[in-house]
Amino acid sequence: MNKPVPRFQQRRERRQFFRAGLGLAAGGALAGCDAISHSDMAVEVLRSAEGLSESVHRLLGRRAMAQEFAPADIAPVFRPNGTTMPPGPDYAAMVADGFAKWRLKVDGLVRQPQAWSLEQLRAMPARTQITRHDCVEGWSCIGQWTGVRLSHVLRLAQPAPTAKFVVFHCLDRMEAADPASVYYESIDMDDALHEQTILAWDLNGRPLPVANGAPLRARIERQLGYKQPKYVHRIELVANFAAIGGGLGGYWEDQGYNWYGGI
Ligand SMILES: Nc1nc2c(c(=O)[nH]1)N[C@H]1C(S)=C(S)[C@@H](COP(=O)(O)O)O[C@H]1N2
Ligand SMILES: [Mo]
Repeated sequence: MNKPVPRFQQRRERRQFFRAGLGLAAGGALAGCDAISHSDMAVEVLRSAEGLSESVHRLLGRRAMAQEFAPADIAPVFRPNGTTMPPGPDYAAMVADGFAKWRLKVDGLVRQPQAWSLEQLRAMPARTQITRHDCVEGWSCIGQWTGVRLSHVLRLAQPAPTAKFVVFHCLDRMEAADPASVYYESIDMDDALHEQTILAWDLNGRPLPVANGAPLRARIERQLGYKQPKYVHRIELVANFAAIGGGLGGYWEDQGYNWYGGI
């Protein structure tokens, strides 16, 4: 059911990915949502590093924490990307009633399946962090996120020892008419239990806008933009993700992106 990404598009995405990478390597002060552009020459040099990042991270150990920024660095508007309004009447109805009937389900390989309202989630202990989002399309944006740590939620659900991955199921389809095009993502337990991995309900001190994933989106701060699922309504614990979607662990992964989007 998944359409293959045309080669030229893959190449473009990859170039843009390395532009973003160069921006990070150069450590330029990126206030707000600056687009990054660099010479193709440098892009070619960096291209040789592709695919090495996961093994290098594993070998050297990942940086413990993603960089956090100051309030002055926050972009006035957090640039939305991908779905900005999930299609169909169901989501529109949720927006209309302020997500009163929306629930976050936690199920799969857990001892205590859960279903929480937004109100119940908001009553949980929260973490606030100002971080930079890096999209492979070549832009970055700094925002402040508030939400409950995924580790807290998982502790309440009690994952079975066989649970190896956390799958996020989203409310939006990438193609309105195609039920197989639902957005989803997955991470391993290393990222799931990380201090900065949160389920966020506030952006810049206000309820998460629809364009950025209302009512709840994950922030997995050591990963690229496509690994930050919006409109999350179900979290499933699995031993592997072969039976979900196209089997590669995420909507964009099924289109050819790397499952490991670590930065
Ligand atoms: N459900 C859902 N999550 C998603 C997407 C999407 O289209 N649908 N796009 C991804 C991509 S590619 C990026 S860069 C970020 C964009 O988040 P933002 O809209 O808050 O900027 O969300 C990611 N998570
Ligand atoms: Mo992205």
